[in-house]
Amino acid sequence: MEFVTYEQKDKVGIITINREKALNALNSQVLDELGEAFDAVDPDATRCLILTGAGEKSFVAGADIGEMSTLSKAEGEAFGKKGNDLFRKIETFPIPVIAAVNGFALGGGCEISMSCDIRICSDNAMFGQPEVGLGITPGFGGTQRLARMVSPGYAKQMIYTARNIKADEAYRIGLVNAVYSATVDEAGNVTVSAKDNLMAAAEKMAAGIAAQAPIAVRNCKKAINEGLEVNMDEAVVIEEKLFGDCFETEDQRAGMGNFLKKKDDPTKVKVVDFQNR
Ligand code: DAK
Repeated sequence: MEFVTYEQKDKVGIITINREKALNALNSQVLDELGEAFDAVDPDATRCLILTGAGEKSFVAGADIGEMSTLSKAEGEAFGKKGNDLFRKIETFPIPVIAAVNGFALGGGCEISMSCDIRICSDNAMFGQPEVGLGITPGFGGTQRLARMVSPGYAKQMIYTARNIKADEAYRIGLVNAVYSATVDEAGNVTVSAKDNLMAAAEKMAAGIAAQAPIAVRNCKKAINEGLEVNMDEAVVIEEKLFGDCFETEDQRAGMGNFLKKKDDPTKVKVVDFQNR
């Protein structure tokens, strides 16, 4: 693939959008390659994914404006469908996806981060939906996901004004869970870049997720996503089914058995090697 790389670190997969010259903007080829990268993930061997952008400056600076500028209505619709299909694939992917946002996350960049389960960012991150300034509406789910994720009033403010917000504001409104800065020594020299600290934190979080019982984690993702779409009466039924689904699995027996063993003898092994069965 030309614009997407995949790296496997134990049970964690890292997908990097690698089109740095165009600030990792999403053209049709990037969207196709991302789809292929997700399709190629082995969800049994891999228990958490990280999605990031190459370089320090930009996660994704949006959909490719050059490519979009010449689209006919039919082509625009096809381009939108390609993006929406990919973003739904990420959102409903069986294992969790963490967006590690380094720099610009604008338009389609903000939208692809919102299709991930969790967002963390470096302190140079900038989020925004600048589409109305380009004469279009957000087209990869921005009007829908942002309004569900932060307050509808804040989403409307960001979308109607096309104003970008910095990392601290994104943190304050709940769009990101954490912000990472560079490590600086006493003389003021940067010893670890913000991007490296961000990636280390993303990998640590992903490894923490990967160490949990995988069937339970998958069912939690499904329960949260599907439950948010329906009323509470239906939501608790979804939860009940997915809860019940964990029983009689080897992982449930191993997890509960480990707890009971630990109670009897605190020196017993505390880390369970969950087998995804
Ligand atoms: N598309 C294409 N190229 C881009 C790009 C983008 N979104 N963003 C940056 N680039 C390219 C620049 O053209 C430049 O290329 P060269 O000139 O060097 O060849 C290179 O990246 C470096 O950019 P700059 O020179 O501009 O770098 P600066 O640091 O000065 O500025 C910036 C960084 C991020 C502030 C600036 O590049 C910028 O404003 N970029 C555009 C950001 C933006 O407006 N993004 C939102 C795009 S709209 C829909 C589906 C999807 C969408 C809409 C509808 N339907 C289904 C209806 C999605 C829309 C969008 O995402």
